[in-house]
Amino acid sequence: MKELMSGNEAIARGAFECGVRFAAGYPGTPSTEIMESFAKYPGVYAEWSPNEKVAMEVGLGAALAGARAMVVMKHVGVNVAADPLFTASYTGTNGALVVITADDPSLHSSQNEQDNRHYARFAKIPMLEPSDSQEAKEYIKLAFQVSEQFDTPVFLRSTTRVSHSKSIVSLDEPLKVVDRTGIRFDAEKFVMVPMNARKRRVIIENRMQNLKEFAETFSENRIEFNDLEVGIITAGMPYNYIKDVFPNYSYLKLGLVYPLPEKLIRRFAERVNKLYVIEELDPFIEEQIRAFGIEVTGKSIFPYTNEFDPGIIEECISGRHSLTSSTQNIIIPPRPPNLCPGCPHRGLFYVLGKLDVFVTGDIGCYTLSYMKPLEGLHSCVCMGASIGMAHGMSKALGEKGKGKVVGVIGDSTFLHSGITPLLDMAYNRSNALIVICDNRTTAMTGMQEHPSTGFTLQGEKTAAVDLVGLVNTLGINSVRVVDPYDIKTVKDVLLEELAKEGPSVVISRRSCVLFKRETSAQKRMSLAVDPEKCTGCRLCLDLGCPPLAWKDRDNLSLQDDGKARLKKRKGVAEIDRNLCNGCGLCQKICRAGAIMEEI
Ligand SMILES: Cc1ncc(C[n+]2csc(CCOP(=O)(O)OP(=O)(O)O)c2C)c(N)n1
Repeated sequence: MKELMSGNEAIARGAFECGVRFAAGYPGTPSTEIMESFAKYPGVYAEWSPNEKVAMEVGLGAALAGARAMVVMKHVGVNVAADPLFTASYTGTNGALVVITADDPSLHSSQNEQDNRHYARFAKIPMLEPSDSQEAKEYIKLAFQVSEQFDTPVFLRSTTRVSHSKSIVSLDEPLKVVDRTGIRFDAEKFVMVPMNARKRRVIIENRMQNLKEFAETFSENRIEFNDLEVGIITAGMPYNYIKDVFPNYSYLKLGLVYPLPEKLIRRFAERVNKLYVIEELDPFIEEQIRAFGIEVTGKSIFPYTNEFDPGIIEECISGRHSLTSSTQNIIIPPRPPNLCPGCPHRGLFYVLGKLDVFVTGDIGCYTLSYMKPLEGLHSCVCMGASIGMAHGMSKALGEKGKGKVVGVIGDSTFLHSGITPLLDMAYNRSNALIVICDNRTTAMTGMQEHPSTGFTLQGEKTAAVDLVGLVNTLGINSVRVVDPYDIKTVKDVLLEELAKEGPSVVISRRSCVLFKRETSAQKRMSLAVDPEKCTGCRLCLDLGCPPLAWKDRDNLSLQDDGKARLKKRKGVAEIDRNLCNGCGLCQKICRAGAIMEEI
């Protein structure tokens, strides 16, 4: 059987085929669909954990109980999971533990472009990197084998292009699952106090030596001798790009990107005349090859940033501009992202943008409101940072900062990493105001469940944490809930809370307009502008709502033309009925009463 699969679907399939029945993760592009696909297989346990550190700990617990456990996250998620991960390298796995890091060269959907291959070296954990969907399916199986053979967590690194592009995959019969779980006590291995950890430290170094030997004969570290004039060492998606433009060169394609097979690389280098390393982002492989004392060309001609494509590689190697440089020459009009029509975040940020406050932002759909015309968010660093930053800023400003600092955070992000900094605010008597943008889902990554939605990843009903109660329990006494469609109340409540002494929280609550479970309840009539009543003041355009546009007087239809000219307006607002979902925000701010439901 063959199927067209994305890299993410193939990883899930490979895990299922090789008997994995346990997975934990936190959503994040480009990794999300791995968990969503895996969760659909029969007999598996798959959970969205509140964050990546928890997912890592859940996976480690399952592995220590003898299971084959998979932990899934995007590249920055590994920063969050790093604490347990580094020491999991010491404890080893008992069962098997594979950590999937989905990196994002070109920052298609991320706040940074970090190259997570460094984590493999840093945490002394082997890393495999597939270059297409078929390999993605096979490599996850190999990753579990390596984990079991060497008693170590193993990384599988994917990149956006591998995760999201589709190619043909041959399916295999899933292995018959043998339950190897059971409780095993082994304090010297599992209790990482200094005395035990010191011994494990030595074991890790021995393990790395053994893994280096393993790398020399590992079947996926593959040499393809051809034209010996040029030899290319590469891994992952760039392999496909180079093969496209230079099919006749010789290749050493690395399936295991850490640790490197020194002897194999040496053998390859000796046979070819000119040696290149072609890798996206950092010179991770190149620097190690140089440290082996081998002459190689890499980042002196290839870019450090962004994804490659066949055109870039051809240009760099030939040193001339390439006519085949595919994506480089296509000019695409810029289409900046925007909040959806009817997005509940819009009302809140419309108000915040007009207040004289600094808004420390966070990561989620609402981050888009930093742009014109809303301009209601003034910083964004990483998930959860908004609350700590608001607190720090407010403390540093002292009296000057009173009523001037607001932190905003989404519901999923609050539960991911906002609880501890809010506890800090209560504990250290902050003066900042925090707004939790509660749209009842993890919208930005595609509507995943989280601990306050009342549903699990596998669709079961479960406990839903009450955000008001949680915030109160952390020690915040002033908690208000507002509807962001009610702009006037939002403004009044924000001003009241900003005027108060001590920390406050406002929960801006309304479901995401795209949220499947609740969209039917939200169906509304689209709105229209009465050109006769519209004064052309443009106030409604300040919302930046996609259906709202400006129609110049010269472009008015004959019917509207006379009326517009009579009133000497430069034009009027109009609403695209195909986009409008009738949220009514524009109606609320229109002073002329010119916006009404379409008849
Ligand atoms: C450490 C980390 N993990 C995951 C992500 C991907 N990510 C960005 S924002 C976000 C959550 C957004 O949900 P929410 O806070 O509820 O805001 P919404 O998009 O619903 O407005 C996720 C999962 C990330 N950027 N960083």
